Amino acid sequence: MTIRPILIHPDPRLKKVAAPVEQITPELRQLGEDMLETMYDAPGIGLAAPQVGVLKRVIVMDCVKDPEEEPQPMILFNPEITWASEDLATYEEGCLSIPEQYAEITRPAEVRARWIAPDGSAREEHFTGLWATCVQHEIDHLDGKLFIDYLGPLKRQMITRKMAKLKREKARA
Ligand code: K1U
Ligand code: ZN
Repeated sequence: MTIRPILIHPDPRLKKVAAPVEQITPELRQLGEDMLETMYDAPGIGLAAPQVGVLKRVIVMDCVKDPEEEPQPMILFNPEITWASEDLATYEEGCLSIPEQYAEITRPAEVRARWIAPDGSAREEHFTGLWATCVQHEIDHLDGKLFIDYLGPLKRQMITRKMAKLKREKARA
C-alpha cells in the first residue's frame, strides 16, 4: 500500500466533476486501499479520489474515532445519495485539502447512500451522525465541491488566500 500526496486547495483538479467507475479493476481496488492508508496517515475520517489527483468516483471513510473501538474502513465506488432527511445537523467540518481550517456546515442529518463495494456487489446503507456528514462531504468532492463553497464569499476568499500563501511557502521550502 502507498501513501499518496493529498492536493491542497486551490487546485483545478479539486473543482472538476469526477467520472463514474465503469468496472472495478485491481488498479481501482489498489487505489481504494492506498486512499485508506493515506486517510489514516493524515489522519482523517474520509478521503475522495480527486484529493489524490484521480478524477474517478471513489471515496473512503472510517468515522470510528475512538482507538478502543474496532475500525470500520469503507471503500465506496460510484456512491450516490438516494434519500436525505429534512432534519438538518451542523458539524464543524475540516478538509484534508484545506489544512487547519474549520467551519460549521449544515447538511441533512441522515442520508441513505448506495454504492458498489470492492467485490462488485451493490450496497445501500442509512447513515447518521458523523457518518452522514462525512459521506455528504466526500460525495461533494466528487462533484468538485468543497465545504468552503457553503460559506459566504468573504470567508471563502479569506481561506482560499491563506491556502494559496501556504502552498507558495511550501513550494519555496
Ligand atoms: O475529505 C476530507 O478532506 C477528509 C475530512 C472529512 C470530514 C471531516 C469532518 C467532517 C466531514 C468530513 C477529514 O477527515 S478532516 C480531519 C478530521 O476530521 C479528523 C482528523 C483526525 C481525527 C478525527 C477527525
Ligand atoms: Zn474534504
